[in-house]
Amino acid sequence: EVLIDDAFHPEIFGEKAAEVFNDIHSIKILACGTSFYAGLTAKYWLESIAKIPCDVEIASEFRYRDVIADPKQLIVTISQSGETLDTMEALKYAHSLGQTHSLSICNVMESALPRESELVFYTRAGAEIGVASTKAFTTQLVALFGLSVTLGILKGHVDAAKQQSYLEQLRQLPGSIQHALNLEPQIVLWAQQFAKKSDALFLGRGIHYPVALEGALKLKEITYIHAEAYPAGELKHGPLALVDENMPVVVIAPHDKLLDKVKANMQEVSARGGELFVFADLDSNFTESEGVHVIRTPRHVGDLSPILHTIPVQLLSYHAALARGTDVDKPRNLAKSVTV
Ligand code: F1P
Repeated sequence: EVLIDDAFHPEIFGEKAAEVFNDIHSIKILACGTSFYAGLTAKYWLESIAKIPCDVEIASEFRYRDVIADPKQLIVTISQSGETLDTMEALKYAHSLGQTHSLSICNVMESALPRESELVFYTRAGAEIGVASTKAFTTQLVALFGLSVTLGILKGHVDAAKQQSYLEQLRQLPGSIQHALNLEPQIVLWAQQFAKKSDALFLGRGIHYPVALEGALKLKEITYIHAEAYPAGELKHGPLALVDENMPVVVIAPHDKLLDKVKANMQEVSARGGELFVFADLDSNFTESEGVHVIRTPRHVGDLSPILHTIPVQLLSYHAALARGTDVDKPRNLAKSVTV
């Protein structure tokens, strides 16, 4: 409660935050893996709430480009471990080009990235037990939502009434997440079917596309099932060729402004015999039918919907991994901090 009341004060990002935020006109987010998907989600919030142009780039590629430096751009790095070498090198590269304004959003206190950054926000999710980042992701999203509203207030795009409504959304989030966690028994039944598959497709649109990416990555990381995520509108540009009765298609379909388009994309899948596993909310208005399975979270929660929908998607991978007998905490070939 205390944290939520302070959620939109610049100081929570560091003593100098107000000064830095007033000096910037755009944002570049650099991160890897799940943290990169948090950045992709944040782009929607930063542009719609704070009206600040935002670019999101995979950190491991950034330093190999001739970047045109912009000192009025805030570099935001996101990392669970705070030690990911590619993200660290990307930040150092930005600094070497004269981009001095930087904020790191990290889970591990006093790690390398915060030490290199001008501003720091610790997500304080507690230690991630497993290699795959899970709770760090949802807390990164909360931090990035807070950043978007804070910047929106400073830049004059969020008035007192809007600020209250964003605060209210945050206050309701823990209750909504508990509802999502309560869906576990239904998710276990889906997971048992996924455990027998060798491939899966994840679809989402708009702000829920990064949730689809996170779902596919988690499935790959802890079950070794091959999974791909696409913005649902991209299906017809290639991935539709993969769809048949053996390909489970997970759709993230809450009641957002793109829902009608998502429903049209789902029909394209059904028409090719694909089996749909839909994560929706009560307001999305789906009914189960032959080849269409639906799990519903409660009412649509607005801007924070990606945070809520991450929970069932991560649980699906977790239970599929348990059913396959893979090690959910220590997946093969992966390291907790990628420092090479
Ligand atoms: C980035 C990351 C994680 C992923 C895995 C490997 O780590 O790609 O998202 O789940 O653990 O590393 P970080 O920079 O967020 O610590």
